[in-house]
Amino acid sequence: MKKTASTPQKLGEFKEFTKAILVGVYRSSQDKEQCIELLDELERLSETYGMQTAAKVPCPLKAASAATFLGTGKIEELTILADDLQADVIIFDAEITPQQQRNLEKIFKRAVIDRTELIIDVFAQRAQTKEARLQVELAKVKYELPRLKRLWTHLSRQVSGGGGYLKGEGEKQIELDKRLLRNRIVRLEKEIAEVRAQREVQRSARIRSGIPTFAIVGYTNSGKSTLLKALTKAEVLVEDKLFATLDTTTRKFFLPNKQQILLIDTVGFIRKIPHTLVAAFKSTLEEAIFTDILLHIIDVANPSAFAQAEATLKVLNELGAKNRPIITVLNKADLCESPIMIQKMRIKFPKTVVISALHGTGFQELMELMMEEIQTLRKIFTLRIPQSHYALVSEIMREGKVLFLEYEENDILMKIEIPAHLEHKVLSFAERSI
Ligand SMILES: Nc1nc2c(ncn2[C@@H]2O[C@H](COP(=O)(O)OP(=O)(O)OP(=O)(O)O)[C@@H](O)[C@H]2O)c(=O)[nH]1
Ligand SMILES: [Mg+2]
Repeated sequence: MKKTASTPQKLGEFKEFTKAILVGVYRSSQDKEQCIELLDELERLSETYGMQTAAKVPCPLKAASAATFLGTGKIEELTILADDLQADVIIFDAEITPQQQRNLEKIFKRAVIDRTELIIDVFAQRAQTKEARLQVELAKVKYELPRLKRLWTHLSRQVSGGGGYLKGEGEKQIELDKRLLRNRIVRLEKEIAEVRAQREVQRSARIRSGIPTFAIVGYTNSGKSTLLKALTKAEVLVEDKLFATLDTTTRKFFLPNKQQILLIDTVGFIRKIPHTLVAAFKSTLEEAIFTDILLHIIDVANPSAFAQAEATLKVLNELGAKNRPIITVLNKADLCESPIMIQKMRIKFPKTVVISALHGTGFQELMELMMEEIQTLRKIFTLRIPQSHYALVSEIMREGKVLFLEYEENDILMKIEIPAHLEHKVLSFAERSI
């Protein structure tokens, strides 16, 4: 059935060939360029979802209107444009409040959504495993809760053939639906917590195994899965689409010095990533991020490479991965036409390597950096510990490797190799570090 302009719908109901007008705002003329770049990214997101872009409209905006976000002039302009182009939906790159969204839908007589909703829907469409689906659903339900009124309005309008709904009925229904959604949130959180508990077990098994672990992190579409695939021949999905990967994949790999490592491919990041999504994907992301070393992949061929790298580091910081050792991997060197970009990146980030994951160049240097970094993970000490400190001795035996051990009268003499993060516990007993 062909949609008519007077029945706005939920994005989830849209099919292919939905025509979208993309609207971005900028506060000052310096921000205009960034606004256009973000609109291009929004276009990629909506294409990934299966929609067609009818127009991209950057709008100057000094102060947002509380009721309608944009001013009347702009709204009129957009209404005419939407009618001319027969657009089905208007997508705002900015975050708009539930109230603004409801008002704009009434004025435009079309569905209005924002970047957050689109990102959540792209995730929902691409989630493959049970865990990813649970996490996306949680984000979606949390996003919808304050917007219930809007959904209900659509429904009642459809049921009653455009004539509005009985007053009071709707309010009651909204309260009921809100309760249902809240219950759903509690249940989803419980299910996710169970999956998280399983992940904890996997993670501590990995830590105990002592195999150095690298997480491949970075902006969406930067080439993370391509790198994992190139190094380990893993069968992972590589696609020129945003958010191809929503689940982590771990693969074993041997460095040239025969050192075995684990490599983990992770979910990509994006600018203005919805907070509810980060929260929902926390367990997946943490599992990947609390590894020994991060390989931060940056697509240097992208003009927004710096902004993308910053967005990635911001989310990493929010997740508490600030002090992890990071190797910065400048990818897609084969497409990069600006040596200045690479130079600037090298200045900004201390440990960098330039590669092409697709063509396999720069891998030797990358692996050398990885081997060097592993060296800093474990440290060797000779200790003299009073025998009464048995808790510390057993911790060392559990987490590290004992290279030499001798009991003296009251002390234990030992030469040990331990993970760097335990260094502070043993330093006061160190005879000399080697
Ligand atoms: N030219 C070129 N293309 C690359 C390179 N690395 C990756 N690509 C392409 O970039 C696109 C995205 O690659 P992926 O490996 O799926 O990117 P990703 O970082 O895993 O993306 P998400 O999973 O969506 O976060 C694919 O079309 C790859 O073929 C490279 O070094 N050179
Ligand atoms: Mg991927």
